[in-house]
This record gives sequence, structure tokens and C-alpha cells, in this order.
Amino acid sequence: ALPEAIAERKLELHFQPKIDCATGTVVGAEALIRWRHPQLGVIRPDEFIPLAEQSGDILAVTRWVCEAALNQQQYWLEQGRKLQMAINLSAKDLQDSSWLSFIKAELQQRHLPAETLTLEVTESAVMADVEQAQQQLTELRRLGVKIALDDYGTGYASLSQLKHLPVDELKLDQSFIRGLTDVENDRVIVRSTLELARQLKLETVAEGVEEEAAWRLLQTMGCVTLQGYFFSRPLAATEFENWLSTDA
Ligand code: G
Ligand code: G
Ligand code: G
Ligand code: MN
Ligand code: NA
Repeated sequence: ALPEAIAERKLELHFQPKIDCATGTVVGAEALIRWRHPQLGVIRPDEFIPLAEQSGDILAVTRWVCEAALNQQQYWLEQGRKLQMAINLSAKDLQDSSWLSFIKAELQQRHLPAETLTLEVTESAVMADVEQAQQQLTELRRLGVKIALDDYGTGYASLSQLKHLPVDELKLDQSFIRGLTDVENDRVIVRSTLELARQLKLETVAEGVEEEAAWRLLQTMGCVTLQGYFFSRPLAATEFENWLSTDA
């Protein structure tokens, strides 16, 4: 039913704010897909993205996500809100040879600078075919698009591969952030990963920040950007606007 859901506009995006760690101001948003099913209610991406990857529908889903996210970004820009927009790619998207020309056209149509778009790819998606991913990501970066390595620390990207991967940003997986304030090991891992990223000239995002104490600790560790329920859950576009106007 997924292809029909796309055609019938049953998919929607929620947006989770990204926060500048040093100042607490909003700098962007991650678009996260939701499927509003007439019988089953809201289906979360964890449930249908793996199926879409198996069936091949993921390519159409990602294109829909890209269009919808860029429409939203452009609308917010017209309202005077300049926000970095992040979308999630799957392994299959990295193997899609027409993705590059698609994204280029979508940006040009809207006169959006490529630098304002971040593509999040998981470590495991990259590792599925390292050479192909490397080539695709290199060309995307040449276009100006930013690349983030999502769920960093949970996959198999070795440090030597990291050195050669064409990425701009590491997103530390929330499993490390959750224990940050009381698990010594997590604190050590996060601190040294942030230091590694700094040395490699990579930006950093900490995911799953749920408490102010974690934010303060990440500040002392020099993390660049934050995301998490302490600031906000993923919100529908109008909720996001309301949140922006009350918060910032
Ligand atoms: O908010 P949350 O439950 O949305 O997301 C659950 C998982 O689904 C996360 O791992 C997230 O990266 C993934 N996800 C959310 N939206 C998309 C999307 O548009 N494309 C892909 N490939 N994954 C997504
Ligand atoms: O793309 P990615 O795998 O990073 O997707 C982010 C997932 O994490 C989404 O399911 C989102 O709803 C969820 N999330 C975002 N912030 C928090 C948080 O602070 N705590 C928890 N438990 N989940 C979060
Ligand atoms: O691109 P789409 O067909 O979804 O948008 C239709 C119109 O809805 C746009 O021209 C724009 O003016 C408006 N719109 C899009 N996103 C938002 C939003 O987040 N909030 C509000 N208030 N209007 C929006
Ligand atoms: Mn993500
Ligand atoms: Na993640």
C-alpha cells in the first residue's frame, strides 16, 4: 500500500529541531517520516522503512521526503527562518545512480543553496558497499550538500575508513548520550569521539539529549550541535512553527 500512500499524500514529515550546543539557539531540523494509515493509524518509520527497502519502494519514499522537506525549508526561508534541513537516506539510495541529478534539480528549482541540505547516512548503509558509497558521497559533496554519518558508533566504520569517508559531520548515537551523566564509559567514549572529530575537522551532533545536565556536559566537551527530547520531540510543521515562536 506504500505507493498508494505516496500518491494519496498519506505520508507526512515531522521535524525535530537541531540546537547550537554553545548558545542553545535553533539552527536546523531533521525531517522524520510518518505514515498516516486509514486503518492502522500512524505507522512509524522503524516499521515500514525496512519493508520499503526490501520492496524497492524506498527510492520513491526518499524522493518524496526530499521534495517535502525542501518545500518546507523554502517556505520557512520565505518566512525569514533560515534552517539547515536534514533528511535520512537508506543504503539503496546510495546505490541509485540517478539520485545525484535528482537532488541537484530539486535544489535548483527552489533556488536553495546546496549547503543548506544535510544528507544523513548510517554507518551500516555506507558499509553495505563502501566503494559505491564513497563515490556517491564524494559527488554529492562536490555539489555542496553536507553529509552526516548517522548512528555513529553503533556500526562497523573503522577509524581508518572514517579518515577516508567523504563526510562533514558525525552524529553520535543516542545510546552513548543516554548514559552520559552517570555512566563513566559512555562519558569517555563521547569525549574521545568528539576529540577525534575535532582533529579530523568534522562537525558533531549529539542525538537523544533528554536532560539539561547532558547538554551542559556536552558543552564542556565541545560538541557542536544537539538534538533530543530535552529541546523537543519531532513535531508536525505547524507545531514546529509554534515551538519556534515560543522558544526562540
Ligand atoms: O522519529 P523516529 O521514530 O522517526 O525514526 C525512527 C527511525 O526511522 C530512525 O532511525 C530514522 O533515521 C528513520 N527514519 C525516519 N525518517 C526516515 C526517512 O525519511 N528515511 C529513512 N531512510 N529513514 C527514516
Ligand atoms: O535518524 P535517526 O536514527 O537518528 O532517528 C532519530 C530517532 O531518535 C527518531 O526515532 C527520534 O524520534 C528519536 N529521538 C530523537 N530525540 C530523542 C530523545 O531525546 N530520546 C529518545 N529516546 N529518542 C529520541
Ligand atoms: O507545498 P505544499 O503544497 O504542501 O504547500 C502549499 C502551501 O502551504 C504553500 O504554498 C505554503 O504557502 C503553505 N505551507 C507550506 N508549509 C507550511 C507550513 O508549515 N505552515 C503554514 N502555515 N503554511 C505552509
Ligand atoms: Mn537521522
Ligand atoms: Na541516529
